[in-house]
Amino acid sequence: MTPRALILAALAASALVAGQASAHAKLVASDPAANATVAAPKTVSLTFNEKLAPAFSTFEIARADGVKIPVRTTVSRDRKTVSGAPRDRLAAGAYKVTWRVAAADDGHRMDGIVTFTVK
Ligand SMILES: [Cu+2]
Repeated sequence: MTPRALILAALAASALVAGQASAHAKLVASDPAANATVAAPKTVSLTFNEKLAPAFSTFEIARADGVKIPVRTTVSRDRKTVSGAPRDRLAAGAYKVTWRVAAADDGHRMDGIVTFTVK
């Protein structure tokens, strides 16, 4: 191989490895479920398809009017679930859970929103 061919081969190989390693943490389940109408939940939890970096993985809960509900989140021992108990009982109404997580494997950060309604 010429030096140029070697470089191209090395680039192709590293791209392949990067492709296999790149896995973004995807939300696979939540409790309450997205768009569900439920009795006031004691805890809210979000489960992802891969391990998270706990220091960068959390969520906030806000009412429809934007007022935040205090919640302290923790990451499960298997590092795939973030959960937290709202400090106060959630009153009837719509809520928005805004999550931000980082994948443990590659550090990629993802975010999203889950909404639910308390009846
Ligand atoms: Cu990734």
